[in-house]
Amino acid sequence: MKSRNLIITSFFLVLFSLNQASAGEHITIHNAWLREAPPAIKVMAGYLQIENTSDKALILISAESSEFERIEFHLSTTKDGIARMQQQDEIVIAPNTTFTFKPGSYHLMLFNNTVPMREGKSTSIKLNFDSGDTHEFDAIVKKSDSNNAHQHHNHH
Ligand SMILES: [Cu+2]
Repeated sequence: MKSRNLIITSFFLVLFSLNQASAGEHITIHNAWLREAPPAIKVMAGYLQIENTSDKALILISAESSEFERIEFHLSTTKDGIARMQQQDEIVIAPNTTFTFKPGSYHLMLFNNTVPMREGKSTSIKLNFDSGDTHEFDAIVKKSDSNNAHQHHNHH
């Protein structure tokens, strides 16, 4: 009985790791960075592009980092000249498209860093998808987006 349980457990572990591996192949992260905040401010904005190279939509449901208390998805909008941020429950990345988090639009909002986040520091962020798949990447802290030239390709 004991060995049978072990076999079953191993089977699911193998399934789980295959699943993890295949998900990772379908996601490529580009230009991930966090905007450095003034020392007294415990909230940072994060930007990146998520490329979905699969023929299925990816539904991003949460993000986490061991160096932040929590991470939310926000959308900045301007209505009647007033800038607002709305929290988004999920981010849908259509098949074979790249979803862009960028200043003035969708962004990550990272709350209460547990270590200093000055320019040049990098932090690991984990994305959780509704399929159960995860994807981890590193984002670097910068004062501004030095890769600005690429943004011109992303207007709607
Ligand atoms: Cu925000």
